[in-house]
Amino acid sequence: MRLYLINPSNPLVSIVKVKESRWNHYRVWKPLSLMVLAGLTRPSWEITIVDENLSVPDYPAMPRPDLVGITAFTSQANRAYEVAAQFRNMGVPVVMGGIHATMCQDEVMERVDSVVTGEAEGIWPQVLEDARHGDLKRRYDGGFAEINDVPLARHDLLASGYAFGAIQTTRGCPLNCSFCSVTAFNGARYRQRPITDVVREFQSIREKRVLVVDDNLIGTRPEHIARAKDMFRAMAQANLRKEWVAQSTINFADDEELLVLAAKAGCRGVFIGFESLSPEGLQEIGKKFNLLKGRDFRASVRRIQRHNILVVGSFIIGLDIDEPGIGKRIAEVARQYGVDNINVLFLTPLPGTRLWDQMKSQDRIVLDTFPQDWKYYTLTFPAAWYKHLSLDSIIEEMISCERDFYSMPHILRRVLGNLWHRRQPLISLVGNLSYRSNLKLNGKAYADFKRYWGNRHNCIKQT
Ligand code: B12
Ligand code: SF4
Repeated sequence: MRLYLINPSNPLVSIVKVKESRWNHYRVWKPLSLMVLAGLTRPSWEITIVDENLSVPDYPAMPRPDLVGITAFTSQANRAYEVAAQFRNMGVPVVMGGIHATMCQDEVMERVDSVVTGEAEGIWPQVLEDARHGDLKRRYDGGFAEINDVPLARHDLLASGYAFGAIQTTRGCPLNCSFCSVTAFNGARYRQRPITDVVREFQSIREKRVLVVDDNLIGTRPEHIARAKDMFRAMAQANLRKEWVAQSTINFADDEELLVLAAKAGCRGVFIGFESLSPEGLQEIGKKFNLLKGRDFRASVRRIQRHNILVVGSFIIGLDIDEPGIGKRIAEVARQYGVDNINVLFLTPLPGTRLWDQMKSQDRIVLDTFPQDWKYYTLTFPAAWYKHLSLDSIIEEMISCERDFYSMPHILRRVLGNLWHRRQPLISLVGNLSYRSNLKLNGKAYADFKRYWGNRHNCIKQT
C-alpha cells in the first residue's frame, strides 16, 4: 500500500517567492507532523512525504498512491483543498488532519473523503486499517494523545534541505491566551514525553540545528521545570552535539540552574512572547502570566543572554489599546529589553480561539470569504477591524516597527554587542539580516494585499 503525506504550500509563499528570498522561513523549519504520522504507520505502507515548500511535484506523474494524508495550518487550507481535489479526481481517497481540519471540520469535510480531528496517535492506525479495507469513515477524532504513545518521528523520510530539524518534547499549555489555538487544540494539561524517547529521537535527527516545537518548553509549574532540568541533564549526558532553539514563557529566565543546564544541553535561542507593551494589553489578550512577579523584562532577557542564548521577542500589533505610534513604540521597547530579534504579528482571529469568538460576535472579522481568505491568516496581514487603526495605518505601524528595529545602525549595534559578549555574533548577524531582507518583500506583499481588498477595508469601523 502506498501512502503520500503532503504538507501544502501557502499560495502567497509560493516556491517562486521562496526563491526571491534566500532567508525565507518556510524552508528553514522542517515540518514535524507528517514525520510523526509516518512514525505511527506500519512498515507495510510505503510512505512518501512531500513538503511543497521545497518543491511542488507533478503528482499525476508520480506512482498512484492508495491513500493521501494532508496536513494544514489554516493558512495552508486553500492549497490543501487544491491538492485534495487533484487526487480525488484521480480516484485516490484523501484524509486531512491537523489544526485546520480540527477547527473547521465542516468546511474540510466537504472537500476530502475523511477528516481526522485532534492528535493522531490514538486513531491513525485505525484510519489506515479502514483505508486498507476500503472502509474509510467520514470523521475520526484522536482527542488528546496519551503522551507515552507519541512515536519517534521518521526523520529519515524527509530529504535534507532545511536549516533546522524539528522535535517535540511536550504538548499542551495551560495559559489559554485569547489569540492562540494551542490550549483549544492540545489542551490545558501540560504533557511531557518520556526523556529517553526525547534523547533517542534527537539522536536520529540529521540536522545539526533543531527547532524544539513545544509551545512552552519548560512549562509553568515547579514540577514541569524539574522535569525540564532532568531532560536537559540527559541531553547533555548523551552528548548530542546539537544546537537548538525553542519557545518559552519568560519564566525561563527565573532559574539559574535551568539556564545553565539548557545551555549545556545545546540551547542557543528562545522565542519569547512579550505580546504587548502594557499591562492593559496583556489583560486584553489574557496573558496575565507576563504580569506576575512585577517582572523586569530587561533583566530577564539579560539573564538568559548571559548563558549564550539569543532571545527573539514576539509582539502583537492591533490590540484594542493599540493606537497610532504603536509600531515605533514596540521597536523602542524591544531595544530596551535588549532582545536580539523581534517577530511582530498582526492580531489575527484564528478559528477555534477565544479571539475568534469575540471578534465574530462583534462582526469584526473582515477577511471572511472562506476558504479563499484563509491564505491571509499568516498573521502577517490584518484580517480584522482594529479599534484605533485603519488598514493603511496598521500596515504603516508594522512597516515602521520593522524598519526601525532592523535599521542598519541598530543591527550593527546589536551585532557588535553580541561580538563583545562573544554571544553568537554570526548567528545574530544572519538572523537580523534575514529579517531585514524580508522587509522589501513584505512591502510588496502589503501593496498586493491592499490592491486585492481595495476600499473594503480602508476606514476605521465606527462601533
Ligand atoms: C512549529 C510551528 C511552526 C513552524 C512550522 C514548521 C512546519 N512546517 O510544520 C513555523 C515556524 C514555520 C510555523 C509557521 C507558522 N505558524 Co506555526 N506553529 C508551530 C507549532 C509551535 C508546532 C507545530 C508542530 O510541529 N507540532 C507538532 C506536531 C507533531 O503536531 P501537529 O502539527 O499538531 O500534528 C499532530 C496533529 O495535528 C495531527 N495531524 C497533523 N497533520 C495531520 C494530517 C493527517 C492526515 C492526520 C491524520 C493527522 C494530522 O497528528 C499529529 C500528531 O498528533 C504550532 C503550535 C502547535 N501546538 O500546534 C504553531 C501553530 C501551528 N502555528 C500557527 C501559525 C498561526 C503559524 C503561522 C501562520 C504564523 C506564524 N506563527 O508564523 C505560520 C504559517 C506557516 C505556514 N506553513 O503557512 C498556529 C496555527 C493556527 C491555525 N489555525 O492554523 C499554531 C497552532 C500556533 C498558535 N499560536 O495558534 N509554525
Ligand atoms: S501564546 Fe503561548 S503561553 Fe499563550 S496559550 Fe499559546 S502557547 Fe500558551
